[in-house]
Amino acid sequence: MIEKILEGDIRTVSRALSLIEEGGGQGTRSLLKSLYPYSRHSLVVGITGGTGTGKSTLTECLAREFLKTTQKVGIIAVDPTSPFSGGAILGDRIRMQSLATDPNVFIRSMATRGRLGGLSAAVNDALVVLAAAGYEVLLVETVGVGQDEVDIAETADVTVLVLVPGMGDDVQTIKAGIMEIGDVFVLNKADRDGAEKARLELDALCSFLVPKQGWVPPIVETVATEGKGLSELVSAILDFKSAVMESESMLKQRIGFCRKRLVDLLRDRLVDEILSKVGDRELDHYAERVAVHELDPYSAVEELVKLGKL
Ligand SMILES: Nc1nc2c(ncn2[C@@H]2O[C@H](COP(=O)(O)OP(=O)(O)OP(=O)(O)O)[C@@H](O)[C@H]2O)c(=O)[nH]1
Ligand SMILES: [Mg+2]
Repeated sequence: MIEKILEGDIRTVSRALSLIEEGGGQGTRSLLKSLYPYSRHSLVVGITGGTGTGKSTLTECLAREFLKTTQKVGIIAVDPTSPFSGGAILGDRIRMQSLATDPNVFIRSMATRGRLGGLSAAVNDALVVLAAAGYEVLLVETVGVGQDEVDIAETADVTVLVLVPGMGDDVQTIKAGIMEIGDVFVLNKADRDGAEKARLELDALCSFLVPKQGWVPPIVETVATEGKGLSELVSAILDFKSAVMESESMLKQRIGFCRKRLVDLLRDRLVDEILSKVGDRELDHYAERVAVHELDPYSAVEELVKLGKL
């Protein structure tokens, strides 16, 4: 599998992503270990924002725009709400038909399927596989609502936050502190009424943001359905890359992120190990005892840890 992935074999890449989604275990882990050194050079762009803001349409155009200067572009659409993957539900949501037959584009939707470590861990691993397979630009579409999106924004080198005119939703997005994750703002559906007003509001909001390493997020107006504003968007992304990504403070941020990731993986690994040794029945037994106040949860955990180490 390693060789095939490094050669860019699409079917093997696809199989690896399925293994990752299912949690994979030891086999998947060793595959990822081997691929990691080859996965350094891709640019990961996160595209997030409220539902229906045009993220998929924009992602499609963005892929096309990047293909003018890069060989291969990978796209991952993340659906934190759906337990299905690659099925009809996601198929409907990702309207990227014009790319479906392009051999230089790999499109995949991902869901968790209850995997330990959650969606962001699976996306992280998927990005390693795609980067090793030679996809130089990786676009990750997420719906900006919860922790998963914030985690994925941390994974991305550049995060594009998509907003649209006249959506009450934007106010909520802004309230939730989501604005902070945007490195580049897109005001999509700029063809709509109220675009000018939204632009002014956004300008005002941006003036309150604390610049990240001297970077003030630019606002790019787009009409994704007409492919307008896309070259400006690519320029903004590349500007961020050269101004901020390659700076020393970005490395520090990256180290901080990797540290967090290691702690997450460690936690998953230990929980996994302990639970596999303890077994379901024993766990139920402890839960019962805690439920009837025969045992407190802290002592129960201490005993479970002991059992898990046996
Ligand atoms: N007028 C206008 N409509 C747009 C524009 N961009 C996207 N749309 C439309 O907005 C609708 C939603 O677009 P999607 O690309 O599916 O939006 P999304 O953010 O990916 O949606 P979810 O993944 O379901 O959250 C579609 O009907 C698009 O055709 C635009 O720039 N102008
Ligand atoms: Mg979408």
